Amino acid sequence: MLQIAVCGKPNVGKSSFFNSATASGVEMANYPFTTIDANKAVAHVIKDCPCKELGVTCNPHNSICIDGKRLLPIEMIDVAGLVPGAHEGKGLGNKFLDELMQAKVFINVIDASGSTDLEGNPVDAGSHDPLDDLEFLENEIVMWMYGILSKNWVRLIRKVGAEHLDISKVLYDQLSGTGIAIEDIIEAKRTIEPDYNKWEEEDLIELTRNILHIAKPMMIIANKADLPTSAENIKRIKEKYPNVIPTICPVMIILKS
Ligand SMILES: Nc1nc2c(ncn2[C@@H]2O[C@H](COP(=O)(O)OP(=O)(O)OP(=O)(O)O)[C@@H](O)[C@H]2O)c(=O)[nH]1
Ligand SMILES: [Mg+2]
Repeated sequence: MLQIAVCGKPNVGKSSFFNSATASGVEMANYPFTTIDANKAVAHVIKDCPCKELGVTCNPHNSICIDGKRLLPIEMIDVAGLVPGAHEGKGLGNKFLDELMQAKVFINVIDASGSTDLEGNPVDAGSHDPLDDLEFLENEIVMWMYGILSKNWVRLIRKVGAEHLDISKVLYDQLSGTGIAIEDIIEAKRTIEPDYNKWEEEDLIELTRNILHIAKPMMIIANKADLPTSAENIKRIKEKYPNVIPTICPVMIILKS
């Protein structure tokens, strides 16, 4: 099943979004690192089903069709919050980045109200700029992937030269386990220096960033849109990221008898 990961810094409402999208009841609270182990559940993407246009009755095996609307199942993963320096082990570190990379698409949740700092601690609403959260998250994932890609680099490049190996295949093998296709690596290489012998650290980081952009599309969710400080922030975020989607996650009330 296609996987979508809900990611972002701590305390932005990732689990709240996950609960709303999957009708689950995982823990949510106003402090960082409420979620430690990843939560997984099924959500549905609703699309028009071709059965109406074709005038046939459908009997889908892997999804549900209700009155011409097809409910396509996807697996949603809610992971722990990422903080600056996570690729070097800060916060809960990078152990769950492996898990995050299994997803084909990322939903990056940010706190539009600016009421949490970069580590997810509650601060006065409006005192933190949510735009900062967008840039750091991508950098953390890029630097973590770069660490994997550049492992034993000098020895590897010598081997590529000596054994006339295909550099794209070697990069693909280095990144095995991240769910990245070789085609994405070939495409990502197009805009950087063509001679791998001349690659410096910056070239490899740029290559990693290109791979991430191509292989793992990221959707931005501006959560806590109900708070008074959010409207102004969302306007600014939209100027830079026009596809941002404002959200309000209803708090689930569980009635106990
Ligand atoms: N006002 C408002 N509060 C929200 C919204 N979504 C979540 N919250 C609150 O934000 C706090 C954090 O929510 P969580 O869902 O636990 O956040 P998280 O990102 O999963 O946090 P970690 O697991 O600690 O990384 C909780 O107090 C939620 O009730 C929203 O849309 N509006
Ligand atoms: Mg959580």
